[in-house]
Amino acid sequence: MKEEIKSVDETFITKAIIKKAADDWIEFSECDVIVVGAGPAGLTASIYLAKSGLKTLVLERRLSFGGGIGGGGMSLHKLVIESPADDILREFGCRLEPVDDNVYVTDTAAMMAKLAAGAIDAGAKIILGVVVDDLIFRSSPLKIVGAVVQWTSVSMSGLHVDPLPIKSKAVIDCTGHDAEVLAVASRKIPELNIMVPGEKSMWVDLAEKLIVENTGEVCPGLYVAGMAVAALHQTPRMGPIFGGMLLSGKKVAELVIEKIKLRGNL
Ligand code: 48H
Repeated sequence: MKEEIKSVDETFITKAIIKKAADDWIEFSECDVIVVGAGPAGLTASIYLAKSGLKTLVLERRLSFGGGIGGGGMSLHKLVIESPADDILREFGCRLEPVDDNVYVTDTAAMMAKLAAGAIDAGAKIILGVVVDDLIFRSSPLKIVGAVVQWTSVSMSGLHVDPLPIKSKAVIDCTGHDAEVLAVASRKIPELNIMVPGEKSMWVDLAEKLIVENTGEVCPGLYVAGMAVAALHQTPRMGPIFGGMLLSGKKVAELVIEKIKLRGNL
């Protein structure tokens, strides 16, 4: 005999959702790291940040994670990964198919799912459907101390609704091609002298090398990883090869961990 489906009152559902969501927002209104964007760089960074014990909040505009992973190469459901980034995907159980020496192909859906599960299992909190549209800053010394968040639906509606601030020891721009957080910093905190000229045309090997090399701190409290690095440093794009994104995410996590954990605060 089958078990009867449990009866749940309508308002019980409402109360449970509001209460538990509010608990999360209160808990994460002060955190160690805010990762903006749940693409390959943001998810990889949040895996290692959360694994190290840092209170990590990932804020993603869409109602899904993965960023540009899902689009594969021209909407074909495969991506190319070159070594040594294959080790990162293996660590989180993502299947890889070798296609050349140290070059692999993976399914986009598998890569999205495994990276996101890795971040969640490590303890990162991923909140979907929210957009970071500003930063919190302090002067003397000049530093970033948090981010300002709005619902994606509100930002798309064109209504004027004031956003909410969240404080953190570090904010990482993992917003991809448009480097949205850095663009805000450039426009609204001119004393930071940040320029976001945008990426260059394609040159795969150079692009991958420079993305990883230029990943890091932009100013105290503000970091950049992934494709946003190319927008900031005007370096080439690489197309659908994702090793650089993963290595950049891992590198920024290591830098932030070192800064926050080993040297105290920022
Ligand atoms: C909240 C935001 C905001 C915001 C954007 O585009 P992504 O996948 O970025 P990366 O850097 O992790 O990976 C880039 C890669 O996907 C790619 O495009 C490559 C390798 N291209 C090469 C080429 O030649 O074209 O993910 C960024 C995520 C997305 O999910 C956005 O929705 C999200 O960030 N996002 N979330 N607040 N202001 N802006």
